[in-house]
Amino acid sequence: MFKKLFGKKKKTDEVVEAVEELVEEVAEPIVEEIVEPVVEEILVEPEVEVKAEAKKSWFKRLTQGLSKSNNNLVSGIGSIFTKRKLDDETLEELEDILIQADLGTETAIKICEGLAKTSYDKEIEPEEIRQLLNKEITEILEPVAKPLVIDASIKPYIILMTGVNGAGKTTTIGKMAQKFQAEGKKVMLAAGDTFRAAAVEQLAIWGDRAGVPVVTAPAGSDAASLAFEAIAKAREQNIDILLIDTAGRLQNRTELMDELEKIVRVIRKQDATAPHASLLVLDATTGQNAVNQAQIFAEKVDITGLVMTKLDGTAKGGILVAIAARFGLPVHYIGVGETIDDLEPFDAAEFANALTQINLQ
Ligand SMILES: Nc1nc2c(ncn2[C@@H]2O[C@H](COP(=O)(O)OP(=O)(O)O)[C@@H](O)[C@H]2O)c(=O)[nH]1
Ligand SMILES: [Mg+2]
Repeated sequence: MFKKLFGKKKKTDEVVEAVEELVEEVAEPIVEEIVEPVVEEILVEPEVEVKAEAKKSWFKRLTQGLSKSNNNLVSGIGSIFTKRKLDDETLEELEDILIQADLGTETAIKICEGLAKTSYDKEIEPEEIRQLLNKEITEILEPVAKPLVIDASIKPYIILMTGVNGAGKTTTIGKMAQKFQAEGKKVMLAAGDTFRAAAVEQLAIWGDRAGVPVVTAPAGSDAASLAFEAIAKAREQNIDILLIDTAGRLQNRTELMDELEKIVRVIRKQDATAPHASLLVLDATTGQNAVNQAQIFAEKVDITGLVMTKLDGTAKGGILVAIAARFGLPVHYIGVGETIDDLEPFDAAEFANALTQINLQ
């Protein structure tokens, strides 16, 4: 009876094929133009700002960002289930809407299957579907919503940041540095994207903003050597957390992966247990590409967790659900803007609420 529903599983194979195409199809390095060496006047809102206000503002940005998905999901569900029964036809329409909202084929099928089990042949309200969807999404996201825990007994705690150009690595490093610094940790950054001078300069600016030291080398230097040196410096300066930036040229996948593997090999000469965390930064606006990137990086690097950026400006936030369902990697943070405070710990229920427009403040 649900042949049509399950006939779509092949889509996952297409994803694997799309991985190959990625080699050509790359996020262009958007970073060159943004380096403005005047940083003094950046933000610094009065710190008295009530926490609830801050929370509301990022949640609002997340919700607004996802609003196009919301429109797909919420109005789409509304239009299907007005005075109609849950049958093969409506199930298939629902499945299409879930796939369009980037939740992933597996997730879409799972949700429809669940619904069919409990409510097949019954009239069902859009609101009810939305609640069920919210519950399913929360259940998928909850196991991966894990904070990044820094083991204070390891010094320096070394975090390797990976991801393709433009994903938001450097920006996220700046934001994380600020967070750790605010928690009283001594932080250092290593400008391991030695490929372009602008990338080194960009990290230096983020270091200034966060008020943390940055270890740099001239453009064209060996990234692994720089990382090695940075660890030595971090030890000398009694640093708690060292964040290492990396290059993300996907134009040549083999080269990129070789370079990452070399960095890991070389930093292990300093500390055999390093890196203590290897985070993959993914840009939500790239949708399906983010799934492909997760696949490529997870194959080559021991990715311990994810950060998903640009959720403030995308209709494709549902991709986080697809990635969670597919890889089960911990999601530590989400990026909801370009400034230093726009990084939030990932919360499954809040994300599901924003996506399905339920319980919005
Ligand atoms: N709107 C938005 N923009 C972001 C976010 N994170 C990063 N960006 C922007 O994405 C672009 C690329 O970021 P960058 O950190 O240079 O990426 P990298 O190449 O991976 O280091 C920059 O213009 C950032 O300002 C985010 O959470 N929201
Ligand atoms: Mg960068």
